[in-house]
Amino acid sequence: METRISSKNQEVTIGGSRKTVFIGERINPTGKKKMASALASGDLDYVLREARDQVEAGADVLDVNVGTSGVDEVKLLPEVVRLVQQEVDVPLCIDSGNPAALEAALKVYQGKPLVNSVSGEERSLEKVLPVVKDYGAAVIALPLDERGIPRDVETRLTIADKIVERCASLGIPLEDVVFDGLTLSLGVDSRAGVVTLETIRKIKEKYGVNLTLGASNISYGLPGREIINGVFLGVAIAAGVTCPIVDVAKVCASVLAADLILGLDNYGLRYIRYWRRQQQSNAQS
Ligand code: THG
Repeated sequence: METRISSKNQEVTIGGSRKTVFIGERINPTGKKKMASALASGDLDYVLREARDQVEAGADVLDVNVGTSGVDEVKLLPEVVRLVQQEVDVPLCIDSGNPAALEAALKVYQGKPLVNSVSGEERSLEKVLPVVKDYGAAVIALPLDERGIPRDVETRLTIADKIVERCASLGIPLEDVVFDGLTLSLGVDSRAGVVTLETIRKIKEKYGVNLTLGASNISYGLPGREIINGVFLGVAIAAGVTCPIVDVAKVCASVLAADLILGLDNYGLRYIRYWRRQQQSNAQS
């Protein structure tokens, strides 16, 4: 199944045995003091530099999340979306738990974005899906509900069924629904990895949809985070993830290697181009 999203001038197609699409995670104040204070003080130059750097590093799509204390998301999210769209020509993934902020951002967005996200919570289904439909956006669906993130695969699938039904009843096409495998930390639960991988396989098998993942959560609280994140992404891509949300510069090599191994990178062109560029920039420094 193919999901098409767009910016002003560019379309990005996710899925259909294409190379993994990178969604850059760095415009997000969570765990990043500098980004949080830049957003709270309105220093948007810092945010735009982060946008350029991620696209330079290979991001195909940028996640934009401005939620932090002291910020009015309904005002700031559309402002940042507008400025980021002026700065870089990649589609955006508009990330907020506030439906009014999502709608305000969709109003100014040029093209077809991803909305991040809807969940199985009644409040979210009621508020987010009509807006997604009205603006013709694609949406990331989280298989969690009022009870939180299920620890087991079965409950996640039951919630996924409910979200798919609700999208269908509103006329949102299945190809515009991108599921999230939802990752808990291995530091808390050593089965977190297998539960996520099984969720991904089952949702893909049943619906054939595209899947995303915020992969860095898996290693929270553990040493050697980069190696865990890189290997997890490889196995998650093998299981069906097509557009992970990642720190592109950090995980790029692992993802390109996974695509090469899985036959998604014809003649290894992207893999080889990456290493040639690394060599060139090493030679210059
Ligand atoms: N699914 C969906 N959307 C998501 C997530 C998800 N959006 C937010 C998040 N998870 C993905 N984005 C981030 C953004 C920042 C960080 C992690 C995930 C982050 N990472 C370092 C840490 O974990 O300590 C901070 C260190 C740094 O790089 O500066 O802050 O799962 N649909």
